[in-house]
Amino acid sequence: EHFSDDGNLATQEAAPKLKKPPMYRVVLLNDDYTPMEFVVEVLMIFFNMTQEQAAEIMLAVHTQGKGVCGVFSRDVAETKATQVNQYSRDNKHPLMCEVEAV
Ligand code: TYC
Repeated sequence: EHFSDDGNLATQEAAPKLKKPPMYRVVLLNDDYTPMEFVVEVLMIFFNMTQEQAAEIMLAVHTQGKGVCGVFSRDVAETKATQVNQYSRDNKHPLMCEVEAV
């Protein structure tokens, strides 16, 4: 380019289209056995929620079957879900965390 770019897209070449990274929901599934207080602990540890926020999400999952813990890039979402599932297995609870595309 011989001319400096004044940033005006009407007089310059097409805007480079920078794709926003796809986002992924981390969802928690209800089950009949995992103690409510363990689910609250998980939400506080892995999703940086306060006890009040965690209790609200836990109850939503308990009554509606599933609930969103957060929305993240693919790497972060997969890492969090894997960590939650490993922590649940370590503590002998069947709690399940999954990742789904937004
Ligand atoms: N349903 C469980 C109980 O009654 C509590 C629970 C909530 C389990 C949320 C999992 O993702 C979950 N103890």
